[in-house]
Amino acid sequence: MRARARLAGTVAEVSDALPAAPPSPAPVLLDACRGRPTSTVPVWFMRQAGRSLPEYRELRARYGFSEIVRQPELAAEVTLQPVRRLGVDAAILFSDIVTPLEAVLSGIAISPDRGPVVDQPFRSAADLDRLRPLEPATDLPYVAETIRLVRRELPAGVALIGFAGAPFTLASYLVEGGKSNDYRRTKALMYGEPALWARLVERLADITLAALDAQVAAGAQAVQLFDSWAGALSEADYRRYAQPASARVLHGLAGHGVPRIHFAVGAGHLLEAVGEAGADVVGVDWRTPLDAARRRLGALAVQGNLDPTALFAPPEALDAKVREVLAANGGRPGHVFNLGWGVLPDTDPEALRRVVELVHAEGAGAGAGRSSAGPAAGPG
Ligand code: 1CP
Repeated sequence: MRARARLAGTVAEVSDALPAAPPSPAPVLLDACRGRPTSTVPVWFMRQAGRSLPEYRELRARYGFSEIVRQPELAAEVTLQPVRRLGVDAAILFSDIVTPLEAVLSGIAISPDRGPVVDQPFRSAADLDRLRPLEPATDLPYVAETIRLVRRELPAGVALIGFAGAPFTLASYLVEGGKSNDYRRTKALMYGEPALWARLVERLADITLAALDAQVAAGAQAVQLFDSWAGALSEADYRRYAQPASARVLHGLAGHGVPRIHFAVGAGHLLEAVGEAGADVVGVDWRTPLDAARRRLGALAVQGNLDPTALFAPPEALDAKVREVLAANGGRPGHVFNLGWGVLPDTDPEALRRVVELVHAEGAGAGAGRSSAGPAAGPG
């Protein structure tokens, strides 16, 4: 299998030896994350696994969510399902943002509809003691094993993305006890006890960093930090209460040389601040057009940003929305096509497949930045 032969050579090894012409092309997604010109625009979808695919539902009827995550053969299978069916340029590890927390803390459950639910929410300094450091080798051995299994099966051109939750978003689940509409308890803690808040998010940053370090060591080729609920903060509050802990994670990963994608929903007002936390790629939701995002983000690559509801529109209308996104980027290098948030549960997989085909076809036509003066190392 061609894929297997290429697994041994990491991108870093290859480009160290031959910076001008790597013999075995890196997955196109990694080049796009690095702002290099690519032969077409790479595309994957946040929450592409486990949401809309019938093959996932079939498996899920027989196994619980956490059961799948903890059995590497099953987790690897679910990770690979969207690659097979949709032809995307990346797989995303099948896991959840609270998986590392579940390993160090009892009383967390993941409900299919509500998401993570915490029995005893965090409210005081005493609760911090419940959050011990993560030791991935013993706490999350199944995650590393899943990654190794996936890398063995993944075609050479398809990248594996690892992920974790950002400290603010994780803290919001711990403090609220679940998902919240207004984050009132989280913000009350933040504003009322800033020193305790700082210790909480610092501890969460260390857990997240340890989890991501282990994912990269096992073979994840890029990582995404999901700060899903950071959009609830003003820019000043984000910079003060959330960004430092996310920066601790992102800067901590710098030595690995893997692209770091950083994403928050409803966070157009935070775009610069999210980028400044130390990302290589900023995920942009559908409310901010990519041309505006790129003006504000300077040299950073962008990921996004088709409105997930566009997948429910008739095919021609969907095509037009996809073309709008491509046109807003204007063929510049450093664009990873994605949705502006996760795939909605009832999305027709056929619509997702259609988007992949169209992005690949039109992205190649647009040149994906080939006319621009990017670094020469990209395979083109
Ligand atoms: O592509 C994938 O779906 C890969 C695996 C994955 C990822 C990347 C899951 C599996 N969860 C996540 C990330 C995640 N989980 C985020 C960040 C992304 C986002 O904002 O959507 C958040 C906030 C969560 C928390 C969570 N877990 C929720 C609430 C948010 C939401 O999605 O509505 C829920 C419902 C879960 C449970 C969950 N996680 C994953 C799945 C497949 C499920 C459903 C559980 C099931 O099948 O029973």
